[in-house]
Amino acid sequence: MGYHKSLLFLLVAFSLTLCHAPDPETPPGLTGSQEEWFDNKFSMFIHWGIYSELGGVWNGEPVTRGYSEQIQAHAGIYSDVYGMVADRFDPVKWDPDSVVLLAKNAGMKSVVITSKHHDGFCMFDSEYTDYNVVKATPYGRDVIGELSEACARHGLKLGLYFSLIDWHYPPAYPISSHNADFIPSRHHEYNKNQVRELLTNYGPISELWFDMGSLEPEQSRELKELVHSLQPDCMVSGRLGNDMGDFTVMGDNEYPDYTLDTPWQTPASMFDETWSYRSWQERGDPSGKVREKLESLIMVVSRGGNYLLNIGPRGDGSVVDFEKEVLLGIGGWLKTNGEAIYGTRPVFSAPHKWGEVTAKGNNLFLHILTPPGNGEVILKGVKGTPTACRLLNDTGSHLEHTVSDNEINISLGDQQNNNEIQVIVLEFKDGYHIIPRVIAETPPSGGPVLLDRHNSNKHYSFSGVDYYSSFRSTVRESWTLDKMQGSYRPLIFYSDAEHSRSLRIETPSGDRVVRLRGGEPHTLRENIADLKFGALYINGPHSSRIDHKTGMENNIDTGKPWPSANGPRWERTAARAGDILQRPVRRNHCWYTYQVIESMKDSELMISLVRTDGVQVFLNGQEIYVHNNPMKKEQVEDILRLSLSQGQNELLVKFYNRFDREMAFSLNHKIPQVEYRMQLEDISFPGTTGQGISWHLDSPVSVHSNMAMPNLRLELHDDL
Ligand code: H79
Repeated sequence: MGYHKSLLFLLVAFSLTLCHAPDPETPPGLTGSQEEWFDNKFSMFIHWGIYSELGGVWNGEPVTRGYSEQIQAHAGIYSDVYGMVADRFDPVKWDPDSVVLLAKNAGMKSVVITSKHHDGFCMFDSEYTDYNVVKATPYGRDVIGELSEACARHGLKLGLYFSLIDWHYPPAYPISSHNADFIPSRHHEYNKNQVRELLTNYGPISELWFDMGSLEPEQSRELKELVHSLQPDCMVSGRLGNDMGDFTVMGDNEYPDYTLDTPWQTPASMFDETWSYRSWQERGDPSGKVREKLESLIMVVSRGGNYLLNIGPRGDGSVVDFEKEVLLGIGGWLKTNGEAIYGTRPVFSAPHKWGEVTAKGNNLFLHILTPPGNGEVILKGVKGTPTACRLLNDTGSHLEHTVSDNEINISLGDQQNNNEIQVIVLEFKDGYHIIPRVIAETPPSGGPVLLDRHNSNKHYSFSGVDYYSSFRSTVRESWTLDKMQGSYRPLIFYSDAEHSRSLRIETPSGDRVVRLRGGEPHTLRENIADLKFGALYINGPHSSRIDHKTGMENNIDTGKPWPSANGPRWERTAARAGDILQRPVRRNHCWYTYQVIESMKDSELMISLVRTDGVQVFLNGQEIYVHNNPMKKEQVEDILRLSLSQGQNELLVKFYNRFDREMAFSLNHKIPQVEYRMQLEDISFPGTTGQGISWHLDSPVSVHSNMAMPNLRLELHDDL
């Protein structure tokens, strides 16, 4: 193309002049109500039901196993006996207005309450069961109805928790140890009927917080569609499973150490041990708890999430003083510092030494969680000149600061206060620029610019079949290409793993959809004779979630499997490439394989991994791939290109099982060592800061779907 095409190595000083007002990242493709949900940041969770009446005590004894809202299961209470607790449920101290006002004074924007927990007892009037607060208790009032009116009176939104399992409804599965049971069809119909009631009788519901169970994809889809047909703005929780949620829910009390591209939430209880009221809970000092939960709120918001903090009122409806004090403590802080929380966007995917950063408009907010000893707060990774620098809670303050190429150095001076979390606000009237973590560029030795998963910025969501098989999924990859200008010829490489799939590529010269088909085959390596494969060792079963570490990943540097002190022993197998190994396994357990591959030189090798469920792959101690089985297929295959180093390479693969009693898996390097090459339309770069390329699946099943395109590679050639 007749375009001037030289590489322009921009000087730092030059890129500084290109600063513009930032566009804090909003997850792409959000509707108005989704964005509003995303901006709420802080909500109240309420666990309240007939279990609250028991307060974690059965037969006069504290029940120490499990959460108190699940006391029926953990104390082994017959369901008819448990049902009799309803006879004395008369919460005369329940005052929905004061609870909603408490949430409001805590700075919370909505209230999410248990409409039905696992015990199956409904806190709303239902046509489909008499096991509900109106028909089965002396109280006789519709708790959800009255709360929805109180929320409307005080301008807060109402969300409803709804357990998908049920320990009371006869056609449902009985109590299990894990709560992730399948939902028989009559139970599913019952759930749908109740969801219809909840979304018809109680005004606007901001979120439907499905929990637990393990649904078939079709069941999740039906529920999601039902919710949206009744209330299009109602956000559906990811715990519905099968990637059908509008927002992702982290594990209970789990905080991700990454930013997500989709709306997400962490649900948190005051104490890890229980959500509902427990009379014998030792609570300690509320001020320590205020600090702990405030830090969690800041951490969640700095990664772009919403924080859902729980209270567990007593059976008589009163709120525990400790919980009230904690909420009001947080609310007090938010009164002066709320600007740094509500409506903000994440900036960095990891904390700084001293704390966290959030952004809104031209402002950056620095939350000082660990005040530096010398009072010097160094903000790295930001380019721009602050036009003001002060404490958020003190409009008149001014903080001394110096600005250099890639950091801003702020002195707290005598303003440092270790008792309260301080927020520094940096205002940039002329905008600022976040220095991208990775900048792809022409290698020093020349040749094309290479884009692949090793140098990409990963954009994540949280994907999964159910509570246990959820994991961090990669939904998009991007590269910053500041140093490029002019027109480039892109060559895309893919393997049999990506074959036939469609990719949407976004470039400075427009978006394009590329179907990965019809590329020119290209041999990666002529043969594998120069590789030496050690014996295949296996070890298992281990209890594990799909992407949780078990400790087996550590110390893989001995060249042979390391001894496992307490766990199962490594077994040397006679398996050859492609042999299927079959092993008994329990749910949520995994088996490991270990193999040493010796290579004469740095080289690439294609391997195939076939198995019945998830897989997590480590090469030389580094996790290089994780993939589950989102559609519950009988067999899944992944093809992975391994970048082997000269010498010994250690390949550790975890084969994860969610549902089966036996698992079958195999590793095979005797597969075509081929990839395909396709030329794409030229891309031209204007040469501006922040320009880049990104790609994601074209029309994925869900926004949470893992790309699972591990071998994609793009070369940008300037030899036009
Ligand atoms: O409502 C709260 C919990 O009751 C519910 N989700 C939050 C919001 C929940 N139900 N099940 N689970 C969470 C996960 C299951 C955990 C269990 Fe266990 C593992 C149940 C039995 C083993 C942990 C350890 C809880 C009890 C013992």
